[in-house]
Amino acid sequence: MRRVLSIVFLVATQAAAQGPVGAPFQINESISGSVSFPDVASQPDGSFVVVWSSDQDGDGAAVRARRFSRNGSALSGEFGVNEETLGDQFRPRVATDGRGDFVVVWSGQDGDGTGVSARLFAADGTALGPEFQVNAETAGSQQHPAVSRSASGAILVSWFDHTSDSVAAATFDAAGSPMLAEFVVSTTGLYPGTSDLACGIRSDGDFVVAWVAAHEVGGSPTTDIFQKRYSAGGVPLSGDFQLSDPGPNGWYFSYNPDLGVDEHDNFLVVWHTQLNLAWGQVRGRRTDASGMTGPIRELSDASEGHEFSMAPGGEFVVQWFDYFAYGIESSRFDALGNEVDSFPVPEPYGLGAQSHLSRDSTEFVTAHRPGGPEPGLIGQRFGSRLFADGFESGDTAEWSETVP
Ligand SMILES: [Ca+2]
Ligand SMILES: [Ca+2]
Repeated sequence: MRRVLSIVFLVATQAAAQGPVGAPFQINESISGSVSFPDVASQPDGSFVVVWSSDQDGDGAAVRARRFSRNGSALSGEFGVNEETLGDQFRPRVATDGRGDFVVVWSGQDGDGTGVSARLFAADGTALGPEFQVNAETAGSQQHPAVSRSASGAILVSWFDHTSDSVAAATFDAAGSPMLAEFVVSTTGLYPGTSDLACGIRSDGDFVVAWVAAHEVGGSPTTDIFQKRYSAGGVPLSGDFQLSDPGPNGWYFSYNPDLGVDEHDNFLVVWHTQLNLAWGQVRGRRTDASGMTGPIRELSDASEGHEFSMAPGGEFVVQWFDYFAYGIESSRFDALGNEVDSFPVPEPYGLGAQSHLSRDSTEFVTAHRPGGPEPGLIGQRFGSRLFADGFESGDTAEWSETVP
């Protein structure tokens, strides 16, 4: 009996230990040229797709993708996403629906400066038709798209139009047919070079766009995070709503918004607020399904930069560079923003892109560029370091596909 109790205690102790799971794995197959802008989206069965840009289509940058199982083994080779190869196709973003079908958006070419393109893929990576142009207004520069997809497949794309200094958006159905034609979300405080925005679409089709804008507080210029909500039909449900705290006389600068929508139609915007010349905090603010926005939550102490991802249940993971620990910290939070656990991310895993692998939010994967001269993307899973298989075999490198 004592032996049984000690085993139970061992399980409870080790189950709480979070850290790297399994070995790092190579994401890209082509290793010539630079690799940048990775993004990751998980599929319902725990597999995931990684997108990035690299010089692989013979003319500047190209958008590439590859699928992996939840244990990090490749389910496909690296494949090309863009069909138009002229010039640069870069900064891709990917989003999945409830079947695992995914959409990739990127900054590409529309005949007059940059434009925003998209292409749909089935869950197994089969292209569902040709790429299509997202932006209708093509004059000058449209770029830096964000994308979100509902469980039923509806697609929201938002981007910056740097010619008119506005945030634009459009929606598409699961087949990629236009629903809401391009419209202007905001022109408040947009300035040349603005590049931070995020968007989210709910199961009922209502959606939200969040962006960084410059304005003056107390006579001093600063930047803050704004959000605007819409019904599925495109009717505004709010004005330009300021989420971040500008601090005394605009002393705080906020930027780099991320956004997650859970299966209950709540959404959370997470961003970085610079508090002084050295460091800041990761902060977040949740809006519930009825449209009520809660208070600002401080998610990190002294930090710089962040990555964020949310599971369907609303739990989320944030990573940041911690100034006091002088390394990357990773924290998991419940749906209400309470920290569940936290661990230091060992070298060499820097900030990159991350996505939950499991619907119970216990594991996630990162894609990052290692330091040094080696080009490429390295993936690493993180989560509990005790597994169903590991308990029986003592091999914590094993992962159960059937009993996670
Ligand atoms: Ca190209
Ligand atoms: Ca253009």
